[in-house]
Amino acid sequence: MIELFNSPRSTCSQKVRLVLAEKGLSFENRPIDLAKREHHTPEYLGINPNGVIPALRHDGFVVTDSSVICEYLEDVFPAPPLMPPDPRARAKVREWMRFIEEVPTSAIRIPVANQIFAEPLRAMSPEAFAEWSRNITVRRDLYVKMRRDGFGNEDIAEALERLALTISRADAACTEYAWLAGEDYTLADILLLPTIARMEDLGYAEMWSGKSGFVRWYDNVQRRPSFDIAFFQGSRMASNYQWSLTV
Ligand SMILES: N[C@@H](CCC(=O)N[C@@H](CS)C(=O)NCC(=O)O)C(=O)O
Repeated sequence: MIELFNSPRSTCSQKVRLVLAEKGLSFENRPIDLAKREHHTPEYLGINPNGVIPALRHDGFVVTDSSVICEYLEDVFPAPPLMPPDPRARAKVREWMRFIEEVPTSAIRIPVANQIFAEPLRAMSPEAFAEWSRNITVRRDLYVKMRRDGFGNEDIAEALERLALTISRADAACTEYAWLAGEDYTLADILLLPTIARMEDLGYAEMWSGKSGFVRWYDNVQRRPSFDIAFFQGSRMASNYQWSLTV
């Protein structure tokens, strides 16, 4: 049995849902409501001590971190493949995977945090914030900074620069090849997609206007049946999305 601890709008959860959909795997949905701090409960921290989603439990075996989960699913359920057979082609997919983690995945957190989380965090009393952040084991600095003074224009500009770099690299790759890492649709395409959908939801789609390789790629990934399964209704985040915390 596959259980997925996840939430509809979490981009990291969307990555795993895309892999499950591509492989036609059904799973038990274990919803974790971040606003209700369900990721900080002792029960969930017992599953993922990092206090973040997603986490996967497969016949009792727990795997955490979205990229690791995606690779685990590929290893255990190799058909249909989301990694090419040739070691060199696999290395190219993994280069993209590392880049995606380091550059766009970390960059998108900045505008998302500012637009959505900063205000409710600032509205909390210092005591409530201390209590709320007690079980944050990774990224505590992000929350502390957000509460103190949010992210300034410089931080936002720097994040947008990293996102723009991602788009131009992806555009160049997709102009040369059918997909991001070569001629096959792979984990690289899957791991980038939720960040791009989030950028679109936040109003940054201008960034790829006129970039025909990238536009074709975005169109093609959305045409795959896995897209509507992973991004079901209610899983996208409008730019005016209101987040409220349960303290
Ligand atoms: N490297 C982790 C990061 C997971 C992560 O940051 N998840 C977000 C949702 S997309 C989360 O749980 N955030 C809760 C929080 O920061 O308090 C992964 O890829 O699974």
